[in-house]
Amino acid sequence: MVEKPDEQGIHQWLDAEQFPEHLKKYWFQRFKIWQKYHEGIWMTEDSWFGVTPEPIANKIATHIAESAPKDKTIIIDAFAGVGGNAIAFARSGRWEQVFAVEKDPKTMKCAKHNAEVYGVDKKIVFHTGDCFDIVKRFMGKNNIVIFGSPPWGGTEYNADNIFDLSKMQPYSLDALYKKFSKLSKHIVLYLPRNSDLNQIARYAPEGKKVEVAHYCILGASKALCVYLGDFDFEGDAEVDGDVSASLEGPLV
Ligand code: MGP
Repeated sequence: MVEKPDEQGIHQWLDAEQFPEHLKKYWFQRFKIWQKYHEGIWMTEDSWFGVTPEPIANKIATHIAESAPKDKTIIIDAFAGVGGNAIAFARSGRWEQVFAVEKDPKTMKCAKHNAEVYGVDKKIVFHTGDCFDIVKRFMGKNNIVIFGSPPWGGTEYNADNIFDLSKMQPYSLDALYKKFSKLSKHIVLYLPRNSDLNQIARYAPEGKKVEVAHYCILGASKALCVYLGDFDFEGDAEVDGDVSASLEGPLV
């Protein structure tokens, strides 16, 4: 797809010279982030560091598809960004409905376009607005899984050895949990690889465990996912291609 973006702030960077210098490391990762990058992916500057690389997005989509209770038929991607995760959920074919929520209109335009590149734009319901409002809209339904890949407060998340999730900006882990758990107890959060596991363990329901999976590329963890709720993982470690996931638990 060669359609060009016609709005300031939305880009289809096709050569290194036009690419912003301060984001250069992502230029070299572009085909790892989007396997169809050359088919005309649209990006905003900020989305480069927040987007989930495609092999990881696919792996997370597979994990959620396989482990979520079968009666959960709707998945909400609460911070959809330019669409990486929502596209993977739609491609998995597991869900009756995939909702992608993004509050920045330009970022949302990228998500819609990128879903078209991957041929799944008709399989996703896009909602431009605040994810906590959409949570209110679905209140009362009990067939929902919420996935959230929130902002971590910038690229400095790994300045400390252990990332304090109570200081995550603009929403702390606790703020996200409080809002999302009103709608569903099945919540998956994509968080910094150096997140404080003790803070995460506090969200395990009494007598149950919380699963944490590291997602790696070429052996290096890029991020982890916390699975809160009745997700059923059979194995406790697996490796698939260059993405590996080890499931740790119980933590409490
Ligand atoms: P990174 O730390 O920018 O890259 O992000 P890299 O190459 O691992 O770092 P380096 O230490 O090797 O230089 C790693 C991954 O974390 C990205 O691919 C994103 O998926 C994810 N990520 C990074 N940030 C800053 C965010 C964020 O704010 N929100 C979310 N949801 N994901 C992020």
